[in-house]
Amino acid sequence: MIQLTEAATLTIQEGIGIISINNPPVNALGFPVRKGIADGIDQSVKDDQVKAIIIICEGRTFCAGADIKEFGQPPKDPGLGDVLEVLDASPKPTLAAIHGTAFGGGLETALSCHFRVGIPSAKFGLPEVKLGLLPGAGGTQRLPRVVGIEKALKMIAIGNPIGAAEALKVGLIDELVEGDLKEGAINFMKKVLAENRPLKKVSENNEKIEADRGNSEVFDSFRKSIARKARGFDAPENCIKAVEAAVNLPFAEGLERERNLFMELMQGNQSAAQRYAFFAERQVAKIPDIPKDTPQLDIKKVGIIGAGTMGGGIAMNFVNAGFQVTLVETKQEFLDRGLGVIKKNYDITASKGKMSAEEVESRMSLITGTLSMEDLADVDMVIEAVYENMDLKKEIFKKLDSICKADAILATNTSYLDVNEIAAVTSRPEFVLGTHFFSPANVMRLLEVVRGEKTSKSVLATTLTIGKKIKKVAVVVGVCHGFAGNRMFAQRARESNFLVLEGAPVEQVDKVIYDFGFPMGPYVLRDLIGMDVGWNPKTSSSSTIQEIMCEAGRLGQKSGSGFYKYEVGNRTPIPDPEALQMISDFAAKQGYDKREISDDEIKKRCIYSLINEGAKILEEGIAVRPSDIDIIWINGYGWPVYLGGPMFYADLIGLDQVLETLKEYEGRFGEVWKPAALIEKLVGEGKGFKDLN
Ligand code: T1G
Repeated sequence: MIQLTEAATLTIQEGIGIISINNPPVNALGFPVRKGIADGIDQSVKDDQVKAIIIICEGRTFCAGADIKEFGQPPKDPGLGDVLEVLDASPKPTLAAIHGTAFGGGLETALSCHFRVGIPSAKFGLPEVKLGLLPGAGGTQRLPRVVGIEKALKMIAIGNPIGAAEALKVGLIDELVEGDLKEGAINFMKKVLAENRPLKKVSENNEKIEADRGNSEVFDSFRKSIARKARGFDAPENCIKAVEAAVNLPFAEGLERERNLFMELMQGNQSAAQRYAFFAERQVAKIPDIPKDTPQLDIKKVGIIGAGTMGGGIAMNFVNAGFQVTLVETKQEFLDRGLGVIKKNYDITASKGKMSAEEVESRMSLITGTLSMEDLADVDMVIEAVYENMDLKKEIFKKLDSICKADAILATNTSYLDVNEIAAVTSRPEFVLGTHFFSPANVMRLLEVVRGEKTSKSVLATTLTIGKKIKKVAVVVGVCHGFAGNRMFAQRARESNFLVLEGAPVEQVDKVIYDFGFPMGPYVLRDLIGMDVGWNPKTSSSSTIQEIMCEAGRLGQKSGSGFYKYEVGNRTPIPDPEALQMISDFAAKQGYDKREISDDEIKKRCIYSLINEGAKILEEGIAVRPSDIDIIWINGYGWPVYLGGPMFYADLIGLDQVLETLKEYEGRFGEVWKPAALIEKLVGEGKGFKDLN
């Protein structure tokens, strides 16, 4: 065995040169890997004993891409493009033997081989677009030549991976290897040699693209198909252009075009933001005082109290991850309705071909409905998801304390209330914490894990692990009204409310927030959620915009009018002069003088209010680091990932600029705009939020 570099070896076995990569955790194509592959190819080509070459990886996966940690640093030769040029030019047959996730540069390496084989669980993808980039080592030029234009456009401009069976079907791999991958790869290459198979050099194969040379239709219709999801992002369009170059230009020129389009993205702010978010999402699991080896509890059976919208969605998360769920309701009709909604959701998934009927049945069979909390005696974790009433929650937690196992975790899904107060009614506060899911709970990735004063490290660590198992981004937050996300959301709501009272039409505020990159503005959102959420008809006294709207029966989409009006069966918001008049009259009664408000002021008041509150949340230790707050806003509130999150964005603008505006607003609008001490401190030290991550 030859040690090529610290991350790569070359062994000759039965006349086959096997380059083996070992660069934990994901065999990223850092310098030692790149150099190892280049040297391995070079030595194998020169060695007459070697008749064929295999590239394989140790550990959990084939190369999962370039080493993102290297980005932004001075490049170290050989670059991946150079390595793949050497690979592409090999006169001897080359094969990539794939397990795990051949992503990004990893798949580009495999595409530069003549052949590819994979095990059934392997995945294949070019997710660079999710980092605000595009495959920069020939992926946009080679993939269309192997799988065709339409499949390549989806894989490159949307960035989702495909499985091994599909990869075989579309010709991305030549064979599925059951059993030992290395053995299967060697046997495959022995067949190639014995049959003297022609070498399939991807860069010279134009079969699947030449028919569409000069055809812009396929690209324009794809652009339209992703327009909504790609809104505001730079990378998808550059991905499409790079694939167009593959179709319309000779390979070498296409590579050049790919390189230019890649550098455009690499030098932009969006990619920096999306790469920041990639690492920030992985940072959230690292809690300073919770060592990685903190003992954890074994969670197999989960109890959920409440089969309403939240309880049902939460149940689906656990069932999807294979947990047994006991779902508790107070009345049979509520339980039946809750189970019916879950079943309907799965049936819809099945009707889209994303799940078999058997799979639906097996998931439903994991749920046991009951009207008795006594049936929670054997569960390992309970999540209470009843409505936001502290007395009711306390009553439930008292009962759970007497029913459940002594070491069962008792979690509340409250979105605002004091978790410590709930824990205090039990004899086991160290087993109590909050698990704040976001609606719809089976869709939204964010999970705020609310750490109580007495929550034990083991319970917290266990809950973070469970969060990952149910495919959530679990972020630890402390106890305060609204924790982190909703506490910040309330500040934006405050400002958007004042803005319309001061004269800004709701559609202007909504357009500014939509154009900033959010999926929708605050007023369209309110109409969607329902104006009457949190409204009490018994005490309503026309003292807020919400009250006058609800008193007038304007409940939003569900009643056909709210801040906007809606045609029957259509959810498109239509500006409604009646609503504007109601707000204007109400504002006049409240003594507001109507004025023109600029889009810039609307944007700053809605966004800087978030930044200022985020800083206070950090000062109070409610969030561990600024990037956790960014992950909360990206995954829970639709903050555009290409702007990195409110704290990243503040650094992008310049924290000194933000501070200046906060001070101006404090003078104009009062104490509520007093700059957080942390912002004053960081600006004084010439630092940014990034220095706290
Ligand atoms: N570079 C550096 N570190 C990486 C990495 C990468 N590409 N991928 C993962 N890590 C780290 C990650 O930060 C974490 O570190 C650990 O590995 C485990 O990751 C030229 C330009 C492979 C599916 O976008 O999708 O190739 O926190 O927690 O859930 O065209 O990681 O333990 O210190 O995510 O099992 C393209 C990104 C790069 C793939 C594994 N490739 N990675 O998921 O583990 S750009 C990607 C993933 C590129 C070329 C272009 C996932 C995974 P730590 P993890 P996982």
